[in-house]
Parts: sequence; structure tokens; C-alpha cells
Amino acid sequence: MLALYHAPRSRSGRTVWLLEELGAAYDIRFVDIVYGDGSGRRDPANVHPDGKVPALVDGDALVTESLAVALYLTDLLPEAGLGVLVGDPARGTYLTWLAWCAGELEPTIFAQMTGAGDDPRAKAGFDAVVARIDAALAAGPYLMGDRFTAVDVMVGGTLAWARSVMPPSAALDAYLARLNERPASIAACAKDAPAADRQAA
Ligand SMILES: N[C@@H](CCC(=O)N[C@@H](CS)C(=O)NCC(=O)O)C(=O)O
Repeated sequence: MLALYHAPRSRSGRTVWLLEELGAAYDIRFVDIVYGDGSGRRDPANVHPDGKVPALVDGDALVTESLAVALYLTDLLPEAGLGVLVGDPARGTYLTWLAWCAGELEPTIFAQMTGAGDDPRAKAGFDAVVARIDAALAAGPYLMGDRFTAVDVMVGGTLAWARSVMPPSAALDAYLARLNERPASIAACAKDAPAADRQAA
């Protein structure tokens, strides 16, 4: 059985959502992490070498880095149709979006959030990110066209979290609403925190 090391209100929420979309059999191992505001602590029970989340364990395999985990899972469970397999001409586009999420989107969003986005090069990078999303959504309805893929979970999940720093866009809002109403997304939200914490809230 797959085991996901996960912390509430963190990047690994996207992985919970992806596992739900995939219909995977998995356990969530809740761990504490050091959050951006300094709260929390590094958890000795976490198998991630840097004490971060997500970390996925599949038998003897340990996979970290959200986008690597997404690729690993969609390759592992191809029947769910959420990835693009080797040999499919769209594989390159799929890999490009996944790597773009980690290599371009996330750093650009963080720069916007921390004020570092005022630098002219950072601003050009942000404009390029916005243009890339606008162009994909103009074709839509998903980032890879008609097909909902793990790219929508990873990039869409990031955009939902970062909505406040993105420019006004009816297309983006409609896209995020579409993602939000997916049963797997709703199920993942319900699993984000341990049951005891949910009852106490
Ligand atoms: N590049 C990593 C980043 C992972 C990451 O920074 N996760 C945060 C949660 S959003 C974390 O675990 N932070 C704890 C820490 O920095 O010690 C990935 O995408 O998986």
C-alpha cells in the first residue's frame, strides 16, 4: 500500500487530491512540519530527508518533490488516465507542464508573495507565467485541452492557493471553480487534517 507523508494546509494537499483522482489505495501518515510562519516542528517520524512534505513511500521506493511524486503516481497507475505515457506524442507537453510548475510557476508566485516580484526580471517572469496560463485556458477547458490530467491538480492546485496574487481573470476563476467541484478534490479537502482535529474544529 502506498503511504503519503502529509501535513495539513501544505503542498502535500495536492498529492492527496491526486491520489483521490487516481482511485489509489493509500494511507496518510500525518506529520508535523515547520510552516512558513515558524509554527510547527520538524517531525522525526517524517521519512523526507529534509523534513518536508510530500513524501511518498511505495514498498522500498521513497519519492519526494511534489512533481516527481505526481509523475511517479501517474506512471504507476496508468489506467486512471491522469498522466501521459511514454510513446504518446503529448508526453512532452505533459512533462513540460509538470516541470514548469516547479521550475517557473512556484518560484514566480513566491516572488510575488514576498515582494521580490518588483524586480524587472521577476516581473517579466510573472508576465510570462500569466500569459502561459491565459493561453492554455483560452483553449481549455483544462490546461492540456479536453483532457483533465495531473497537470490540473498540480498547477491548478498551486493557482488556487495563489489566486490572490494572480490578475483578475474570469477564465481562471471558472477553471478553479471547475476543479473545486470535482468529487476527488472535495474528498481530499475532507482528508487534509486528522479526523480528531476535524472534530475539534
Ligand atoms: N520542492 C518541494 C517543496 C516541499 C516543501 O517545501 N514543502 C513544505 C510544505 S508546503 C514543507 O514541508 N516545509 C517544511 C520545511 O520547510 O521544513 C516539493 O515541491 O515537494
